[in-house]
Amino acid sequence: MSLLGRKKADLAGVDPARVPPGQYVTERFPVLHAGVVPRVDLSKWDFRVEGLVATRVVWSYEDVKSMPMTEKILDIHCVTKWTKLDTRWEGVSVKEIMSRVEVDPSATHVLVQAEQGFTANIPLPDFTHDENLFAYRFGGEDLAPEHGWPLRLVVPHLYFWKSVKWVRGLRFLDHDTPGFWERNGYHMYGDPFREQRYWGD
Ligand SMILES: Nc1nc2c(c(=O)[nH]1)N[C@H]1C(S)=C(S)[C@@H](COP(=O)(O)O)O[C@H]1N2
Ligand SMILES: [Mo]
Repeated sequence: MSLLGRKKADLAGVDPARVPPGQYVTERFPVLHAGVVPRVDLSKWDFRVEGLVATRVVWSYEDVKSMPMTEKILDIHCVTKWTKLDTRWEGVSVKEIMSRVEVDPSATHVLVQAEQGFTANIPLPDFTHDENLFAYRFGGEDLAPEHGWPLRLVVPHLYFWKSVKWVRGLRFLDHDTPGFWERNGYHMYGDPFREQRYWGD
């Protein structure tokens, strides 16, 4: 499986080193999530930053859209074994968001929070990678509702379940704690190149 995936990628002229072990490359964009696609009312939408921060922050959707926009071309890797190369996202970089938040030095992790109580845990140094962004556009168009509109996080160096759709906020913590999929058997960290899919991997 992993060899085939990498071999096919190689034949297609893609550097096989970009395809993590056990993954195959797809052109499609599968939709995966727990529950149903939430109906989001932008007039009631907010983005809250809480936990270990000097001041809690509440942004409206307009506030987020008024922040400088960035574009990133990224490879994404889903734990269900598909990899999609060169995906194009537009939105606000995590660096930009972090420049507007005063996080306490004791913070080590962030619990990303979404509609319907969905969460994902990410260590702070991973959350602040340069390529990470909160995206509202994909492939030159507004993000589709099933892919996380109005806002989703993209953290490409970890399995895609960490890339929280319908994101609504951040909680900074001084310890790690499992999010939704992590409580349900997925790995606490989730590095695709080390095949950290499930507990014990
Ligand atoms: N809010 C929310 N975000 C989520 C999930 C979810 O269940 N709820 N599932 C994750 C998983 S397991 C994957 S693989 C990706 C899938 O994103 P896609 O549907 O855009 O491909 O979203 C992630 N983000
Ligand atoms: Mo996933």
